[in-house]
Amino acid sequence: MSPGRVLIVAGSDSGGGAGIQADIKTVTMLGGFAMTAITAITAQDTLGVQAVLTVPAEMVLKQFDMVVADLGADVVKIGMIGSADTAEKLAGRLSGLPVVFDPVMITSSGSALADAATIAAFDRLARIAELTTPNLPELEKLTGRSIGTLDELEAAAHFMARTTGRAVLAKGGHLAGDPVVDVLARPDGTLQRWGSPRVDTRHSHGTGCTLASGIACGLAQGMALEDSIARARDYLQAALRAPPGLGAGHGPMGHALGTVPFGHIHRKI
Ligand code: PXL
Repeated sequence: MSPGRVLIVAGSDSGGGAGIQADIKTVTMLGGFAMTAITAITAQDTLGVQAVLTVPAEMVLKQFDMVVADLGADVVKIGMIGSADTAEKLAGRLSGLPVVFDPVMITSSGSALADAATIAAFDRLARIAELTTPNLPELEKLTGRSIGTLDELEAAAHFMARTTGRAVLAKGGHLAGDPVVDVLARPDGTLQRWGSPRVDTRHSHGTGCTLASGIACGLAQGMALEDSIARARDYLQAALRAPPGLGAGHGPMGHALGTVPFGHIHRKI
């Protein structure tokens, strides 16, 4: 049986807290097998991004094609996509592969990771993906709505699920208050909510990457979408509570979890 092969299409974060590095750590910790097609290299630390080198679309696709042809992939996780060209060309390759799409636009330190043309191509990926996982500002941008309350977050998620015909997990971390609520909206109009205690920390770099990779890993291991979301949120909580305490800015989480146990490793067999 496959351990759950996750092909991660995303950018490198030299600081190790987000991007490809967070993705690999997450998939590995959850028992999956991580493979990568790197779309961009960022030079960054916990204070911000100083330079980005975009990998040409042909090279991204070459990585993607070789991995799929030989090792195979159960799920594709898409993070920072690098360019509109890569987004368009990748979209043409995804048929038959379940996709978890994290529509990355800016870092927690405020640096742009997608230009306007790239963001314009996100709609196509969201219509292909099994699940898209926008945070509040990303959902505002994708739907053209302004969101200030949980009701508005749910309405926008519902709207996006209807217009794309695919499931949307809207993340409520940018709203004020405790608990933090995430909402899964499906195109059939159903909504599911998860709440978890807000963790008061500056070490929250890479939360979006970690959640999306965790969900992708669960799906790759044969778990249902709801169970994959629940386990990934649980893992994220544990990682948020175990930061190594590095850097002067938005520091990394503790993907290796330190000594903090976490609960629900439920895997379908
Ligand atoms: O969290 C979004 C993200 C995605 N990809 C890369 C990043 C970040 C945030 O810093 O650096 C490469």
